[in-house]
Amino acid sequence: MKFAHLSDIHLGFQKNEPLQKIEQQVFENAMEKCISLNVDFILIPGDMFHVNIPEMRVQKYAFAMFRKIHDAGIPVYVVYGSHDFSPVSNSVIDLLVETGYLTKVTRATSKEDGSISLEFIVDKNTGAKITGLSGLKVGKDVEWYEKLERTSLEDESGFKIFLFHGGIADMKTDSGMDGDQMPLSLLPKNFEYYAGGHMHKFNHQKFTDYEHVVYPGTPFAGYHQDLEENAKGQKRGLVLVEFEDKVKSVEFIELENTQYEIIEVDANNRRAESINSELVEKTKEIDAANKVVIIKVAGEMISGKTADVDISLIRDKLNDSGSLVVNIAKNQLKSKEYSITEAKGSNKEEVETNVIAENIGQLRFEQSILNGESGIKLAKRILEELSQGQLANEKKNDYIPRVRDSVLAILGVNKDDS
Ligand SMILES: [Mn+2]
Repeated sequence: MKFAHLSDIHLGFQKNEPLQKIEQQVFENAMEKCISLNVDFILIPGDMFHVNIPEMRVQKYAFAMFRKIHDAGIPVYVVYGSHDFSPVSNSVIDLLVETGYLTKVTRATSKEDGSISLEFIVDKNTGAKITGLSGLKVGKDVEWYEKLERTSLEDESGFKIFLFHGGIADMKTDSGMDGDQMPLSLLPKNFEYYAGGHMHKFNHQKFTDYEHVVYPGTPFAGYHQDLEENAKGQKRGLVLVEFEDKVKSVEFIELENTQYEIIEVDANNRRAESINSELVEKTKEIDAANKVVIIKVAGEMISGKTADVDISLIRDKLNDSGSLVVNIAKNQLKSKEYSITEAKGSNKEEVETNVIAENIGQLRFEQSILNGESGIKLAKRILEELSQGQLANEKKNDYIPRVRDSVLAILGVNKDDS
């Protein structure tokens, strides 16, 4: 008997078309792989979708694929992840559960004494007993796990699987997202397999009383950093588990997503011109055709504006050479000249004035009204205008143009010229 374990698919994360196509393709390949491997069931412990209600395009292919899995007679067991969950509204997962394509495994009952008891779902074909808890918002996880009635879970006989979504402090990872982790000891003991979600890299470890704790990682990407790691060779895929009354094997099965090139430039103690010319040089060295190109400029420039690092110079060239998409990471780029060491002032108004004054002193505009005292006044008036809230009963479609027009008026720009 065997099952597949996937997580953190983050359907709907990608914002531009070529990456959306890859995201869909990877998901479909993963599901087809489950069919061709002839698995008895599939586990997905969370972050199946990037948001609780993704756009229709995403829902459409997700439903089509889960119908195919359903028609192939393969049950899919899920819990919510942090991204699937919304306290104020439903999730598309609820619809997939209603149609019978997915089965939620959390069958929890709150007892009078405040404890929470969990029921097992028994998989019809294999007899495996499955339960688990969804990922909740920061801090809430621990509360739930502490209330869990553990004895009945731990004493239950048979082949037991526990689904969970969250980081485990005892697991060694190298994924920078080590916040909000809980100790392994919070999970009930004596399950044959702990199917984890939340960590984006494959990880399989064994502990006393916790035989197999496994994260398959994302099959493609759910954070921008994942794409960068893909470009640096991070393998992605799903986990295949063979079992009888115990786990016989846990195997990571790689699924290819796409080809990458990465251009990295260290901006520390450099000026924009030298960074720009390195970007142009490095662009010449790569073959961008049909690849996702990731450009990463990080560090603290010695002078100038970060905006002077001009990716458009090479973006056109990369597009001409057939790159699927150019993904730019400039969020770690800073400039010494523009870093504000400390916001001085005794109140909000003073702090704003000082911050604007400090920055404006480093700029020279052709339009004299933007420089010096008049520039400070102008900036403050615009800031004030922009901080206006939406009026009661005002629609967003009216609010945005209203604020925009009044800002343009302050700048003395005729909106018909813009
Ligand atoms: Mn995730």
